[in-house]
Amino acid sequence: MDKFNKILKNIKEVKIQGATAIAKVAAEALMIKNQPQRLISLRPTEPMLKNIVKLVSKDPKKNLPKVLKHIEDSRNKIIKYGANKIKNNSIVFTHCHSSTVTAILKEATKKKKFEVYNTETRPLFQGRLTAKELTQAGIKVTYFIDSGARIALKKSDLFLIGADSINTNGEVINKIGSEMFAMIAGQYQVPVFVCTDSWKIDPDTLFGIDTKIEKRSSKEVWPNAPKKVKIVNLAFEKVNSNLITGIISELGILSPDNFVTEVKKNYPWIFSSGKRG
Ligand code: RUB
Repeated sequence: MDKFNKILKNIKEVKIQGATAIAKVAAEALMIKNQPQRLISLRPTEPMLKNIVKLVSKDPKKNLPKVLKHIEDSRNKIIKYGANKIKNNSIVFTHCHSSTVTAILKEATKKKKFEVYNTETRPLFQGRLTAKELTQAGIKVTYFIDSGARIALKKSDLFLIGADSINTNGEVINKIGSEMFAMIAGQYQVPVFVCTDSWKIDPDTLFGIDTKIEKRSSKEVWPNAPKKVKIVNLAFEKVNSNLITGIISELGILSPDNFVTEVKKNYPWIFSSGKRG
């Protein structure tokens, strides 16, 4: 298998996971073969991949360095703003594996003492990546099965999640379970912050086209299930904007509505590539 096809396979099989990593690797892959459509179709709920691939494919040599610089500069700002939200001696809850969230936590641990409660994230167990990465960084982690999330949230002070996609009405799409946990967080007055690069906005949603929620193989859930059992394996779900306290991005910490306004103002090119018709 050539290098380009290996990258496609690794993205499709979630060996490379998380919206930012996928977008970055896809942008770099365009330097090997400029075939944007093949990359865009791999993970349908990933507009950062779509936005960046569209931009880089126009002129890979010129645009790739610009994109990589944006990702790095944004990340540096987000970790600073996010770390400020973490209080000493607090408990931070997180779900799945978001490189943005783990980067914030690793930054915060330089100055503050806190603990992390995280979910295992069935069926692909991305929570194990989070738990490993954070313990290696010296952070105390307590790992819960997904259905233990209410108990974990009840004791938490802050809920940080990543994002795969943001709609222009301020809804966020992230790993399945995210809205359920945000609702529980709301019940216990635990603030919910979405930590994300603003280039995850989906411009097509401005023109009435909903972001597709990726359905994955039932084999990930139950490999040898009885044939008559129907298995639903949705990889992501929408989080209603009224459950979100704020979105932490390179543009600052903003309400979902203000976030969308700022993204439109700062990056009009994203919307000019949206599907209008
Ligand atoms: C990962 C996931 C992450 C976001 C954000 O899902 O839902 O929260 O992608 O990640 P999957 P990041 O494992 O199915 O890709 O902050 O790294 O962009």
